[in-house]
Amino acid sequence: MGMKGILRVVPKEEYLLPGNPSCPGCPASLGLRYLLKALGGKAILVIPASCTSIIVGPYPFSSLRVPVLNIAFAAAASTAAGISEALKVKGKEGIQVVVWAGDGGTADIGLQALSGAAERNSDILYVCYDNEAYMNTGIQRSSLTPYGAWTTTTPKGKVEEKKNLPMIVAEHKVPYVATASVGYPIDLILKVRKAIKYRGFKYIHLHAPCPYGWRFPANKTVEVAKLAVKTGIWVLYEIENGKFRLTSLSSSLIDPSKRLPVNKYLKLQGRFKHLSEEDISRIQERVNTMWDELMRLVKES
Ligand SMILES: Cc1ncc(C[n+]2csc(CCOP(=O)(O)OP(=O)(O)O)c2C)c(N)n1
Ligand SMILES: [Mg+2]
Repeated sequence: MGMKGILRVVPKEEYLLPGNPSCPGCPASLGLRYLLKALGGKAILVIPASCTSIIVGPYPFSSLRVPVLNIAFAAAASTAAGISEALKVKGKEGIQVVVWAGDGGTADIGLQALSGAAERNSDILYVCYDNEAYMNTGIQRSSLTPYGAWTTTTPKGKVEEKKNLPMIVAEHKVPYVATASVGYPIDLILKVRKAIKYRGFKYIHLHAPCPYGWRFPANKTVEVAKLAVKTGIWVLYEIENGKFRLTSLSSSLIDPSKRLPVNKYLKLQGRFKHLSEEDISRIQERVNTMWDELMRLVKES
């Protein structure tokens, strides 16, 4: 389906209501909007502690037009798996149970429940919106914060690398794993729609540049998100039943000369402003090596 075709089938309805307390330029609210449009609002959301818990608001209020369960940090995937089973017992079809969780909730404290649900192939869609830190509590580093990034707990820049979570989830041999970006809504919507055709565990890892935590102006969320993809730092792909495929713009970046230098992405963000030339070359080298490894996957599949 072409771009126009997709736009025709994306509901005009909004499922995330205006007047919610998200920050200007918030990537989580962008992603949530697209996700719920892709699902046509036929979803139950399970949300662990995160910025999104605040965006949704305190009971009895909610900025979402779908049922939401705010849940303890470590329990999102197991709770969603339970809801999905309960719906089956009640014979209710056509409602997608979705975990919508941050990088901290996914890659750190919720990883055990995520791994358990993935290994059991629970019938849920798990979406991690990755703003690369614990934003809601004041920009602390997570295992998905990238090398070199300033956070309040890495004042000189993080020394460890970003955990490769989508590949870790893929190793559970679940039917569908994809990466996406808030800068490419059509790609995201297509992936959500494809994911929910599968029974079993589906995982989408959504890159979500955060103006507040990454220190860039609030009107640059989409620009920063697109630059992550165009520099090749964030790669768009999907793994369907074990078969790896580069998607959308990333497939045209196989030729290294098509990729923009990583500095184009880094220099827009205050969280990287302390980086030396050496740090930047190191990040560039890591990206080049990652693409060499990806090429091996492309050839194998
Ligand atoms: C067990 C537990 N520990 C700590 C907290 C405090 N807490 C609430 S939200 C949050 C940050 C979540 O980070 P992330 O999952 O990346 O979501 P984001 O805030 O970035 O949207 C933390 C540490 C909590 N609610 N529960
Ligand atoms: Mg986060």
